Amino acid sequence: IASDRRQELKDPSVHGEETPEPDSASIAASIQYHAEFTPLFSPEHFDLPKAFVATAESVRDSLIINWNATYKYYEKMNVKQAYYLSMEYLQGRALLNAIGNLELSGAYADALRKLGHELENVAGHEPDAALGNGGLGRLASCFLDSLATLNYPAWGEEVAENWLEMGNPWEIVRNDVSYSVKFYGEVISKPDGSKEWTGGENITAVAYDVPIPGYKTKTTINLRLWSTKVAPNEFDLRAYNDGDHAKACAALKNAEKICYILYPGDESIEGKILRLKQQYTLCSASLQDIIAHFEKRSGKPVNWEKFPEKVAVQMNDTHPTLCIPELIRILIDLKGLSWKESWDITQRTVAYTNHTVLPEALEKWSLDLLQELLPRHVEIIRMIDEELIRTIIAEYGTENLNLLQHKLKQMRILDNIELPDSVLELLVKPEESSAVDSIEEVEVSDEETEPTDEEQSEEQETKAKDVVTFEPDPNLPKTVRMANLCVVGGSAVNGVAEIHSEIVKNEVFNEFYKMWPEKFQNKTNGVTPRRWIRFCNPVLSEIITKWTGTDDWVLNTEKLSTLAKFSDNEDLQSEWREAKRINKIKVADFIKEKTGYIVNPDAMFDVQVKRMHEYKRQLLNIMGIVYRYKKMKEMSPEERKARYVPRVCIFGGKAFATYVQAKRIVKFITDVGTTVNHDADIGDLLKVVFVPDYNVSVAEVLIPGSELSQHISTAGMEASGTSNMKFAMNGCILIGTLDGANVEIRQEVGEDNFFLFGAEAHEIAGLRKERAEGKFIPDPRFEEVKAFVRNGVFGHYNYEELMGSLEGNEGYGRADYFLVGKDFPSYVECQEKVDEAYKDQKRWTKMSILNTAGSYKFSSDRTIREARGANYTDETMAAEDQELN
Ligand code: HBZ
Repeated sequence: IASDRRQELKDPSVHGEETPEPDSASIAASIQYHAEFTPLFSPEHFDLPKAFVATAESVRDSLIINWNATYKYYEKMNVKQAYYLSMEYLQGRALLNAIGNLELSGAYADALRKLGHELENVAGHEPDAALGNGGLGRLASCFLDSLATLNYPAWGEEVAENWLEMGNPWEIVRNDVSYSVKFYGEVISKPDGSKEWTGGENITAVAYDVPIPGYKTKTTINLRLWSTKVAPNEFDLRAYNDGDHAKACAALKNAEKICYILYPGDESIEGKILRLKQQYTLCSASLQDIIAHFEKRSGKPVNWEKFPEKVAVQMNDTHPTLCIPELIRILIDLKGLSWKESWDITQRTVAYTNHTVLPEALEKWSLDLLQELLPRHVEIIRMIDEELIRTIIAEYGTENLNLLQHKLKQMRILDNIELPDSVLELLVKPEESSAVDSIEEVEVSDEETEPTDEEQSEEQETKAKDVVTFEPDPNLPKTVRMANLCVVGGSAVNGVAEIHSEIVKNEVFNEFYKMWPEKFQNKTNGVTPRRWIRFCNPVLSEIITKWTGTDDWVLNTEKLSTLAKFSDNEDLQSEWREAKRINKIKVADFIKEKTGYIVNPDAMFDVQVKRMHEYKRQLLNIMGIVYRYKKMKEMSPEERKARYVPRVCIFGGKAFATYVQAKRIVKFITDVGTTVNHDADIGDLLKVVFVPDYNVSVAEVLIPGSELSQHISTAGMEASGTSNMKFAMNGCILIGTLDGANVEIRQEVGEDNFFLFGAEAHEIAGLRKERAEGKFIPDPRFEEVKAFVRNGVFGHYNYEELMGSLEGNEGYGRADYFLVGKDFPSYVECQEKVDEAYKDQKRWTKMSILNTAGSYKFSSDRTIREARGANYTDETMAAEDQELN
């Protein structure tokens, strides 16, 4: 939608909904009305939980007006619509965000005060909407905020999790919007050559809509959650009447359990099936919905060619990959399009964002499982795979079978699965026998040039490999590689930070990149400056507005850069320090409430909050802390005081349910805390705190009150990181490796204002090899720390598994795969520089100001602006204009 038209939407008169701005009196009346008519609570008391629900419902009324107007307008303009398909949205709390975006915070605070409550306390009663795990889910939520703020016609879709005990005042159940979703069954070929997927198990997906307001605009977009319930005809009435109630209710439970838990543990086959059902429910319900909407808008006869001009589907990682075969299935089986037409439309509609390079995190599904659950989709995936094989053959020919074998191994969607017969025929040269077997015996011709000695010995070793075979290995599983399907089925593939996008092109999907370089893009992540500065850090926001002269920075973060020229100004510096202190006191209060530990707000607050994962190296952080503690113990009190600045080391984050090693690390951190925090020699010089139940709301408290934050992943492994951006925005200085978005943050805030350490991404493979060959000699300081831990200083728990995993001891883990030992010395030395810098508060404050000033690039508004689809060119826009005129 053209930017001038997006602008129009800000003006309520455009859609004829000129409602007066509510004042505190009308707001109070509306809250009272909802308090009276919400049947959830007893009528006697207007207590905090009730005040929250009533307030939220009153805000929702305003949102619904804008939300209806927004879609009426989009409908009228017949705009191209973007759908962000994501299994996760980590929304956090909505109340303060909504009234902040509506610019009604003051009016609501006044209204509630009249009713006897403080807005902050009421808002504190909202549970977090935590429909996600980590960065990927939170990114989706930041994007919704930016899409609404920038007035883009967008729509988010996901499978709901039943996370609320008391109903959710933000969602609107849409019983009129529901679709049937099928599993299992069989595919029947009909006489006319078409296919029908019949039988199986049916469930119903029902839409729950959550309005998402933009900032300082009337635009309010939609997050559509899908809930599951039993399909009308599946309830077994006969069994019920026969008294077999368990059997009768089985279908009911089966349908509803899809939404019980967002991320079922998927070690068991049941867990895997449930996860796949969730993914398919999202894809099927969303695609049916998108197509119904398109058909309604396009009139009869439907011009399917136009579909990619009106619809863009963005897949948040591979979790919604099934939307590719699902779109094709609907177009072929239900709308009567040809394979060619359907494949072409799908490729032009769908695009894929990759969030990880860890091979174990690239989703693969067992072919057998998919075949059982979604037989028609497997047929379609086979067709896509065949199409891809033909493209590869067209590109590389059949002359060099060794090369072809390599390409197919890397790129095929189906892994370890026989080639289709029609393709095998292409590989047999006419002069050879027609027996397919012969292909297996083809010896690859020698290189044209004479091989060197080294090459010759390598050749000897790989002699066996020279026998080209396209037969599957019976000992290996047959799988479907979802990421490959995304790359093939989508019009674009993007990474989430510059370094990550380079790794995507040059390593993870290198073969695809060589074939289709134009598909690959970078879209560096961003975070919404509304939630992540303006609303979570009001004291700092006020200072920024004062010194930049306007509050325009909330929409145009480039304005933050004007702070740089005042970074030495003493007035700004003292206001800046005061704001940080206020936020640190809030953190200290929070720590006391949640853990009982009392921490000194004048100490440096050093924070690492993120998912618990070995590659993020919380273990490096805590080993560094243990080293610091040991050194402190060895010193005299005077020496200790002179050498170190007091620190509070704060951790937070969740581990996946079955990730044992991550949980060991949590236990280790809390055990270190127990010892250190009670050590009278140490006092305020060092405290170690693990904050429980980390979530969006906890982050909103911790980030404004942090001074140093840790982003210390093994280089090349963190795709981007997004909390690094939030910390920098809030004037927190980063210690980190050259990884993910750290690289770009350091570039923007300046090398002097970032604590860099550690090996670089291009060195990692070599370093791992060195370790494996036993050539790595660990730093004595690292050895010292491990021995100290093993001595039982932190209790009786056996840390052998943890310490062993950092050594060349395969039995206990991965022989320090994440290179904690390698980076330890440079990390410890870098932390010493941090202490030195902190002692000079003027210097530190300047660094802090320059971090906020340099963070302007990391607004999710920038990411969204960059993401205008390749199909949506200026020409498309001009055509749209013409159609309108
Ligand atoms: O996505 C994260 C990356 O680790 C982080 O570097 C990046 O900044 C962020 C946004 O692009 N990835 C995740 O959060 N991934 C998941 O949460 C996840 C969820 C389910 C999976 C696999 C990964 O099956």
